[in-house]
Amino acid sequence: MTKLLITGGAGFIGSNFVHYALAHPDVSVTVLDKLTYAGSLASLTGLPEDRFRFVHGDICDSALVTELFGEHDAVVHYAAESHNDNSLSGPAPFVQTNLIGTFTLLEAARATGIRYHHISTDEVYGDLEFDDPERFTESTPYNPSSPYSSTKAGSDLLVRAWVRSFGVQATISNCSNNYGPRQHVEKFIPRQITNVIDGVRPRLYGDGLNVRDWIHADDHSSAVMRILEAGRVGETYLIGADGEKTNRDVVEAILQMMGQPTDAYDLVTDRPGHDKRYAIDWSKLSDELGWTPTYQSFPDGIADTIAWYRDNEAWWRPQKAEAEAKYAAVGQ
Ligand code: NAD
Ligand code: TDX
Repeated sequence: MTKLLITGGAGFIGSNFVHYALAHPDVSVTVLDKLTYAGSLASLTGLPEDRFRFVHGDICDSALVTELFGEHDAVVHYAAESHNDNSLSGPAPFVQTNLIGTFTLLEAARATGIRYHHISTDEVYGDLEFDDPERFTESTPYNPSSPYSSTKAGSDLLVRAWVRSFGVQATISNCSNNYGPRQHVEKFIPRQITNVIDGVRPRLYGDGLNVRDWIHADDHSSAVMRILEAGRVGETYLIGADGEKTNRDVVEAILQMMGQPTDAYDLVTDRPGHDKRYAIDWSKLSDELGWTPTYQSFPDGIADTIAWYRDNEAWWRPQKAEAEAKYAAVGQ
């Protein structure tokens, strides 16, 4: 039995990985999660009771983290403050969880020798011009824009230093924008789907032409599992699925699939410092570890995601009013 500790396993991508990992009968999972506004126990239902345990706690709690590390074979670190807009209105929890939390985990990894996989984002590389033929690679210089992405960048650099200075058995992955079921309604795609369900017009920041490189969360999970199985310690792997789309393209697809006119959206105040474009070159992961994404069709993935939000209103409804109130306060 491989015993995995998953931090942030009650969040969007962490819970996806928990479901994915537990589909392997020889894996057991412990989730460590603080249950912030973004964590939901409702994302962790239907799991095998004999192989799953939930621990309510903070990754900044050194004693708890060190004890848990001693009981597991590997840790996958998803826990984070994850939303750029929140990091602009209140950066303090981003510094605490993303930097101090990662530091706390790395010290526990150093003390116990556990295998550690660090989940990060392509936003650490800053942004690309719209017409730049290049995509991000593992050697692109770090150049983060927001409090969120700068704390993620700082946490990646801590991991690299703990590998080199202390021999921590770590790998890092930097993934592009995820979509799929169980994503908090503050994020772009679920916000627009649930707005349309509520009869509210989608909101695009600025001119709506910023580009994101979308990957289904299931593909992110399979890539992380592959890195855990076969990744080389000390290495960074970029994860993506060739999913570049303008935000306008995405909203038009959602409107069309939900039976609305494709121009039934509003342009609203832009995000300060809004990154223009992200694009991932994931050839190292495919060449070295033989990984490829399975969700080849973005429209199919979006259709599945719309169906999930239609069928699971009880999951997202409690989040919706508070998320929209935060946006209303800044004219978005
Ligand atoms: P999320 O906000 O949905 O979930 C974060 C989870 O972490 C929540 O369950 C929350 O309760 C928990 N958490 C927060 N602070 C904690 C603390 N101090 N101690 C313990 N638990 C805590 O985030 P997500 O979108 O699932 O992102 C997960 C990870 O993936 C993050 O590290 C993020 O940077 C990274 N990532 C996200 C994306 C994306 O598109 N969402 C893309 C690339 C990388
Ligand atoms: O209502 C909106 N309208 C809009 O135009 C919202 C919420 C967003 N946007 C735009 C901003 C971005 O260009 O849509 C794009 C996606 O926005 P977010 O969902 O906030 O994602 P982003 O800022 O790109 O960051 C996401 O991907 C990288 C995750 O939230 C991060 O955790 C991850 O690291």
